[in-house]
Amino acid sequence: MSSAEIPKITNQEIKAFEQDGVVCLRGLFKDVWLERLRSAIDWNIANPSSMATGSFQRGNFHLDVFMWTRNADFRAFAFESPVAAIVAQILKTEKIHFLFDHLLVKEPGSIKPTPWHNDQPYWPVQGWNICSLWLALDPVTKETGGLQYIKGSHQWRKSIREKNNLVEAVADSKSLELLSWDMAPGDCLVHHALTVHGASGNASTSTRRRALATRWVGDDVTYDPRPETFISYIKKLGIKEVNSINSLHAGASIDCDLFPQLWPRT
Ligand SMILES: O=C(O)CCC(=O)C(=O)O
Repeated sequence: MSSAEIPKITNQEIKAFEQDGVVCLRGLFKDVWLERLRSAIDWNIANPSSMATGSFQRGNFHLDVFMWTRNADFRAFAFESPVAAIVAQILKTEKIHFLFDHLLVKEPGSIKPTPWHNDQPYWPVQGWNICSLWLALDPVTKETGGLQYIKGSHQWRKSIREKNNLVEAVADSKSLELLSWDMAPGDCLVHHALTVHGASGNASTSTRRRALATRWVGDDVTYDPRPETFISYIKKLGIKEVNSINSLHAGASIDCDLFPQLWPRT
């Protein structure tokens, strides 16, 4: 990818991410990436990992993780598309490591909501420069399960594991403002790992809601293999890159084959 192909994120967009904990970026991914990912999603639905068919199984809300280790198109998206360069600009860090990819397909009529939560409690890392880029592959509205965010909630610096209602999630917060966006395929949301978010099910009878979230960490992030994070089940996925985490030390860098540095490109 030449530097001319790297989308420029504006100061205003970076400021929105910093203040609100989330920003919606429009049209940064070319159709060729969207097409490639849609085919990869078809492949994944036909060839799910043991996670997708096991503890993640949620009716016709199809979830899977670490697809990049098993599929060349998911891998190419993380390693070759502008995604890492976009995240590096938003987090304003020198280096970006890839934590994992996460497929989230809400088929029409998938009634399961995404409970209110933030992400950091589930991940084996500590630090501030941690975010996700959630890429829409279909038109997204609140009706089809568009994400909603509590504006500025990353600044609470609180871990919030899944809660079914908002009141429970924010019991001690006096006032809150929700942010959400209608999105076109190719638009993306970048949210901080402490921003509280949730979504309804997909109430449409015809429109799918396919999304790919990629998870990223920057310079200040260290390894923190708490048992309540995905570190407890990752070994069951049977992917060869997992062995590399044996060389990591709590409180030190997360650089290893499972969490590769993808920016700057090496
Ligand atoms: O796509 C969804 O419904 C949930 C996404 C989410 O929670 C996330 O990407 O962190």
